[in-house]
Amino acid sequence: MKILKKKQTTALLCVAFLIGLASSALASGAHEGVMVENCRIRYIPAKEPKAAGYMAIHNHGSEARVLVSLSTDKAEKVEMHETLIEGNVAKMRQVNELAIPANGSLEMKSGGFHLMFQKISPDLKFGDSVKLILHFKDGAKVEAEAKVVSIHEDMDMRHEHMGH
Ligand SMILES: [Cu+2]
Repeated sequence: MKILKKKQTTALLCVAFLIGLASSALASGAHEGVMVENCRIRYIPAKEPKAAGYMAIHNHGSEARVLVSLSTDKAEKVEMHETLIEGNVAKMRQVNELAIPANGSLEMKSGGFHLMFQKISPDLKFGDSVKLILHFKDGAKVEAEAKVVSIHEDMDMRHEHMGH
């Protein structure tokens, strides 16, 4: 397989994820070559009914793919945000499109591109899985499972992720 030549660990994780997703991804007509990894919602048990989300999207295809929206039945809406530093102040800006380059990937993370779940379901608990649908500009839909994590768990996951 071509992808195994690249970053082997990443490729293996993607393959493992794809196997898990196979039935639903095929059913939703997912385009080949887009894989979602390390998808999580950072839940803050507070009064604010919003939460940040992160994932890595790998595009193993030969054309760039453009993410235009996400949906879930566990939040009123899912916005795509970018964090910008202006002076000493971090500001967030909503973006309408996120491009994943051909044979490349987009890593969402704190301080960069991220998701913002608005009016997220108050029933969610740590460890829950939330089904997300990624909508691409070409009409393709890709399903992903986002895990609800605490900030501390998210930090641990990021360390593991950076390790490979
Ligand atoms: Cu934001």
